[in-house]
Amino acid sequence: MEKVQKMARSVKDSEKPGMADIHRTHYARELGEHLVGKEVRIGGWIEDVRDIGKLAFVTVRDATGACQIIVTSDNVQKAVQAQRQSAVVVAGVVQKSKARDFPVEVKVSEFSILTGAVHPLPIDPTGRVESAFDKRLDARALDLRNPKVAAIFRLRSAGLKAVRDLLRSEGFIEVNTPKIIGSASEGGANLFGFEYFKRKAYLAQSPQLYKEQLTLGLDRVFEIGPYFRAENSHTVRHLTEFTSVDVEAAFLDYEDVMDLVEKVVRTVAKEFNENCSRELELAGAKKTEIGKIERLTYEQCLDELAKTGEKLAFGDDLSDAALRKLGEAHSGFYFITDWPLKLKPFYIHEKEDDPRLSKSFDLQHGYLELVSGGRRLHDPAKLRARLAEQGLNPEGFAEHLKAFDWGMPPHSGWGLGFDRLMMVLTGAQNVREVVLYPRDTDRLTP
Ligand code: AMO
Repeated sequence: MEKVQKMARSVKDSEKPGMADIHRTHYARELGEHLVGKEVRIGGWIEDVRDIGKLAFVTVRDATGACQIIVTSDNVQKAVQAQRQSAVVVAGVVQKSKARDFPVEVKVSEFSILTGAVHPLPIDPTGRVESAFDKRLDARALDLRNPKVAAIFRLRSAGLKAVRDLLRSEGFIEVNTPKIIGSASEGGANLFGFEYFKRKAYLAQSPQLYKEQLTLGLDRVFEIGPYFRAENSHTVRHLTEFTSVDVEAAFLDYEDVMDLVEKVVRTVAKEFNENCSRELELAGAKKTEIGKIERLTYEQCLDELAKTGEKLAFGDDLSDAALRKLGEAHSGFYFITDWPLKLKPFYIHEKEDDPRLSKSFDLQHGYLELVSGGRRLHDPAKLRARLAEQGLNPEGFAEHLKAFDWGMPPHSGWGLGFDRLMMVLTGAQNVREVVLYPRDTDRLTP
């Protein structure tokens, strides 16, 4: 905001006929009694117009909030005829207001409509008339004029910064790995393939192989980026393009990186609680208090489930129904650790004292999986053997495997679905609420 004020020219310089100065001196939220008698210039959009004859009260909103302006003489007709949501700059003197919602108002001398809005608009961005979610997504840019919606993305931005700051303070460096790749990183069928100069290429499902290789030279890395999965899932938690926070660290074991996940989640929640209470309130979200995060083993989960009548055998994956049952008993965050090795990807390390089990974990929130991670195999011979065991061709991973012959350190890491974490911390029921332009099986626009 400071920058905006510095950039703004003085109000007096600005008035060339027909050429409105687009700079502002203040944001709406900065107006207050300390500015009474001063000239200000606000840029925003028209939210409401109340015509009372010789004057009109106009509510102008900008990205920070709303303010009341009073227009008189020729400007009354301009304001009354203007379409709601048109972009304007207004300039005038601040005075005390009798209005219930505004301590001060701007008595306007300049009222310039910069860009008109159509009528009717596809949605009501004030949120007074609720629009269907699909319609909101179709008009997402306009939807963001709704302070409740904008608050979610301000929180998201604050959350990303908190994650970056924390990881950097823990010695991680941020990296960017390719999203166009020549072969599958994780195996499995959910890859998007496309033609790439007469060859076959794919969109990255995860930075898994790259981040592991990078521990060899960079020790601790993290990446925040988009990943792509051709999942034919129609749920409130799956997208075909999602944002993940991935970390990988040399010389750490899986418990160490679980501690780090915990720190990350606590740090984001703390950032929201302490520095974003206005955004939380606007978004209609509560503060998230995180108590002790339990660490249940997979086998403890099976025992718990058996008691509720959900009988699963060792080696069975935890179905959606099973996770929902666990989620009822453990409503907040909890880890599920030590999964059967065969349920985890080829790169996961076995437990030395029980090779049926793996050094792996998921972080859950209720039924929702937020993170998976673990200790990785660093021994190339073991890794080759595991690929073959899982029916994958080690030849297809030759590029990756060669790095393991260059002194690969033991390493551990995880991938955190950032969109899902945002769902939990904002109370959103659908992951699409916290993603600007969600991509799923049906949606490819806007
Ligand atoms: P995984 O496949 O479990 O692990 O993905 C990690 C986390 O990413 C999120 N996620 C998704 N979010 C929205 N839509 C999707 N389609 C989707 N798929 C996954 C989830 C999930 O927990 N390479 C490993 C991570 C690691 O071991 O480091 C991996 O990708 O929150």
